Amino acid sequence: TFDRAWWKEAVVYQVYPRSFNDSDGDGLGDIPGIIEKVDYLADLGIDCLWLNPVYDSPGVDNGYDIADYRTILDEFGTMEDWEALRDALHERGIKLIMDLVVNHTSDEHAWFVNARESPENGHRDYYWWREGRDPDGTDLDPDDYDTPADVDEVPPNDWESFFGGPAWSYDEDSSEWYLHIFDERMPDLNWETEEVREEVFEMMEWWFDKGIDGFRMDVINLISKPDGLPDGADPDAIVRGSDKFVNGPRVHDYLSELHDRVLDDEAMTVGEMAELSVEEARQYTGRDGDGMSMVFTFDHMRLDMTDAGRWSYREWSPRELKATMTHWQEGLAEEGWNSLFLNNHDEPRQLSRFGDDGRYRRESAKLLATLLHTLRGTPYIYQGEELGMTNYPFDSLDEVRDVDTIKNVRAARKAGRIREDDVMDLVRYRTRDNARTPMQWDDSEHAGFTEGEATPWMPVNPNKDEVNAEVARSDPESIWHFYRELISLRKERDVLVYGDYDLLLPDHETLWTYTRTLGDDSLLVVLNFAGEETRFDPPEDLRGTDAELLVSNYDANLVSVETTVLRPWEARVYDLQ
Ligand code: TEU
Repeated sequence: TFDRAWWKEAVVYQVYPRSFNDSDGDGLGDIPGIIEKVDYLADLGIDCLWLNPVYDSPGVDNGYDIADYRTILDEFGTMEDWEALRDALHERGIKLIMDLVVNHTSDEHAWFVNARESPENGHRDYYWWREGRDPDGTDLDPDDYDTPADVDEVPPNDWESFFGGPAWSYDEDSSEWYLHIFDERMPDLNWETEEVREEVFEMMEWWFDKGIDGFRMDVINLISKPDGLPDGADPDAIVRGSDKFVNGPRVHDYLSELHDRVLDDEAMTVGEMAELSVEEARQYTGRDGDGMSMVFTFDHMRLDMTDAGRWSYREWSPRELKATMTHWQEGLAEEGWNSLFLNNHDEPRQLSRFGDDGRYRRESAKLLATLLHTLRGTPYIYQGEELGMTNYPFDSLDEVRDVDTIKNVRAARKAGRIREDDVMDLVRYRTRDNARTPMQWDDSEHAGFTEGEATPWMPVNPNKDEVNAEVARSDPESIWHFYRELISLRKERDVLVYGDYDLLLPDHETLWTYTRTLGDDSLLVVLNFAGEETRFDPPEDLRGTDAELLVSNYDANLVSVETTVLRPWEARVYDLQ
C-alpha cells in the first residue's frame, strides 16, 4: 500500500514570467503572455504550474525582492490578469503554485521603509538590526565594509551573503547594521517577531482564498537565525556563517506552526533548501516532520563545483550523479518525497551541463528526460527544457543581467579567488542567465517571444532557428513529443510514481540502471550516460526476462532483456513481463 497524493502524481512545469511570453511588446514577458500559452501547456500534458514571483517588486533580483505580497507587478499585468490565468489553468485541470519568498523582502516593502525610518517604529523588529563591533579581536577588516570614514566598526558577525560580500549593511541614520543573506536591498525578515509570522500566515491564507493550490517556498530553511547571531564556525561552509543560519534552531517550530495554521491536506508545498541532508529532509517532509510535501535539494547541483562553491569548476562524473541521486532516492523511500530536477531559473540548462548540447543534443535531452520521469518523485520541467534549450554563448559580462553573477564575480575578483582567464568560461558555464533567455517559440526575429519594437530584456539564443516550439511540435521524433509521451505514461502507470527504486550495477562508470517495482508491475531503466557505445550486461536474474520496450530514444526491437551494445546517450525503459 502507498499514500496517494495529487502532487506525487503531478508533473510540474516552471514558468519564469519575465522570459516566457511577452504579450504587449515591451520586451518583458507577462501574465497575459502566459495565458496565450496555456493550451500549449495543456497539450504537453503537465498537471501543475509553478509561477516564479509576479508580485510588486523593484526587480533587484527579478521579483525575489518583494515590495508588496498582494499586488501584481505592473509590467506583468493586473490582479485581473492573474485571476484569468488561474481560471484558464484550472479549466484545463492544471493546478497553480506560487512562489513564497518570506526569508526576506525588498527594501521597498512598506515594513522595511517604516523600520528603517526610526528604531522607534513599529516595524523595526520585523528585521534584524544590530550595533556593530570593534574590529579588534575579530578577523574582520573594516576596509571590507562600506561605512562612513569616521565609523571604525565591523558588523555584529562575519556572515556573508549568497550574492558575495557581507551579509550586513550599515545604516547611517541609526548607526546600526541590518542583515541580508542575499542582496543589501533584500533585508531578512525576523521570524522571532510574532507579528512577522502572523503577517506571513495571513498573506498565505489570502492567496489560498484566491484559489491557489500550493507554494514553492524560497530558501525556507534559512528563516531561523540562532540566538546571539554567532560568527560562522565552519571554514568549509558554502558562505561564511551558513552553518549557523541554514536549518536554524527554530525552523521546525515555524514551519509546523505554518502548516497547522495555513495548510490543508490538499495543499502542495515544496521547500527550496540548500545544504540539506537526507535526515534533515525527513524532518521537513517525513511522517513526524513539519508536513511539507517535498523539498528541492541541491547535492546533485554541487558535483561540478569544488569546495570553493558556485564560482568554481570541477569535472563531474555520471557515476557521482548516480550515487548522489540514488542516496536521495533511497533516503526518502520510506518517508518524505523527492522533487526531480536538473535545472531551474537559478541553474544553467541541464542539456548543456549534464548532456551534450552539440552532436547528441536530441539523444541526450531525451535521456535526461527519461531519467527525470522514471525516478521516484515529482518531476519539474523548467520552461524550454522540453525543447532542448541550451546555455547562451555569453561574450562578456556586459550581457549578463543577473545580480548573483555580477556580485559574485566582483567579490571573487576582489578576493583573488578567480583567475581573470577563467572568468568568462565560468560565467558561460554557470550564470543563472543561461536559464533566463527568452523562451523559443518559433524562428522569427525574437523567437516569437515578443513581437513589439522593443528588444527582449535578455538576448535570444542564436540557435532559435533549430530549437523552437514550432519546429519541435511538427516533428514526431522531437524532444517535445518525447516529453509528452513520458508525461502521459506516468499517468497510465502507477509504478512510475509509486514503485520502489532499486539501483543495479552501482559501480558502472557510465550506465545508470535501475528497476521500478510496484506489486507485479516492474520496469527496467537503462541509461547510457556517454557519447559513445557502451555494452550493457544485464544482471544474472534479469537476463532473458521477457520484456517490451516502453520508452526509447533510438529505434530498437526486442523481446527480452539481453546483453546489448547501447548507442551514444541511449535510454531504454523495458516493461518486464
Ligand atoms: O535561490 C536560493 C539560492 O540559494 C540559490 O540557488 C541561488 O540562486 C544561488 O545560490 C545564489 O548564489 C532562491 C531563488 O530561487 C533565487 O532566484 C533567488 O535569487 C534567491 O532565492 C533569493 O530569493
